[in-house]
Amino acid sequence: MIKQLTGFQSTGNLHLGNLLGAMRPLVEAQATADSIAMIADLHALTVEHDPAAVRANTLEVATLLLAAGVDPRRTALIANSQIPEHTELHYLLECVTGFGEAARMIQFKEKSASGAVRLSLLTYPVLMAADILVHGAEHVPVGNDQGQHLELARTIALRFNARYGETFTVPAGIRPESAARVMDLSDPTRKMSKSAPSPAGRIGLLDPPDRIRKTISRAVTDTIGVVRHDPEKQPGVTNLLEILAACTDEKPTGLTSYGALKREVTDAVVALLAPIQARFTELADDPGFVHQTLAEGKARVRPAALATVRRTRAAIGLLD
Ligand code: AQP
Repeated sequence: MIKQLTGFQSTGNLHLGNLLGAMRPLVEAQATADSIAMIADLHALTVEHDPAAVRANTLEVATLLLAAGVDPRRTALIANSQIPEHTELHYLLECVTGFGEAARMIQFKEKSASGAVRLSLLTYPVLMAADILVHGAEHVPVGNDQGQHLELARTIALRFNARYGETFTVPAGIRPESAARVMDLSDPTRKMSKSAPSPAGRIGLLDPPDRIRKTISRAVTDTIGVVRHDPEKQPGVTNLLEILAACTDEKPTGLTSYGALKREVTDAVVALLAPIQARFTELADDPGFVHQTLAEGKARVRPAALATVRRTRAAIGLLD
């Protein structure tokens, strides 16, 4: 079985894009891949944060993944902070990474443009490499904006193997076939994002139906007035059509007005999210189960992670 690792940042505000672009493909892949779902809670520390919010967000993301269908019997659900081999390997990989390589990362450049920058923001792509390499992941589903970081992980693995001997599996970035790219509803030229300053373009996975209705009714369209799939001329309408197709698994037909399209999209999104929200509420009542699932995920992946670190230490010249 192919070993696959899918990562989720632990910032709150998980949205419809995360569900259709990453969570659903992960749930579908459970039957055929040896899957790890990793919450990257260490990444939340690279910027100013409230400790209580970091803890709450990690639990929320874990709970949402389970509510969306991640099956702990098939997929190891883990948080990177709970497995010390991630941070140990991070340091060892920093020792084979150039300062310039890290400083060139587009996300670092964007996020460091304003304010005080923490060193961890610079080195976080190396931690991401450790997150992947420590488990020997062969496939890593990534969106476009993580492509450069995945490339760095591959570069580091290849360099290490060439210099110190075969140590790491070199991961491949994949785009799951079923993944949809969901655009921002208020600016359909940008992807729907957790960190967009305004929530107007985002449908949160825990948004109540009324809020979803309001957000979709205000979605930007155009003045053309014809419901047509045309990403260039009608990006807003196209985004709504794609959301509808992804939610219903059918090609939308027979829609003659933007009002009708928005009503259909609303119904489809509400129907898709209702069972996830219901399951979330049940699970949120039992945080012990979520903690237990994370502990089991850790126990399952740890022997392989320990073996990777042991191999790496020996290859790079450290004593036992
Ligand atoms: N709009 C999207 N459409 C489809 N897939 C998406 N993903 C994110 N946005 C969309 C996918 O969700 C997974 C988890 O993403 P992440 O937690 O690593 O965050 P991200 O990729 O940086 O995107 P976000 O969630 O919008 O956060 P910000 O605002 O920080 O950029 C990934 O597989 C991602 O491709």
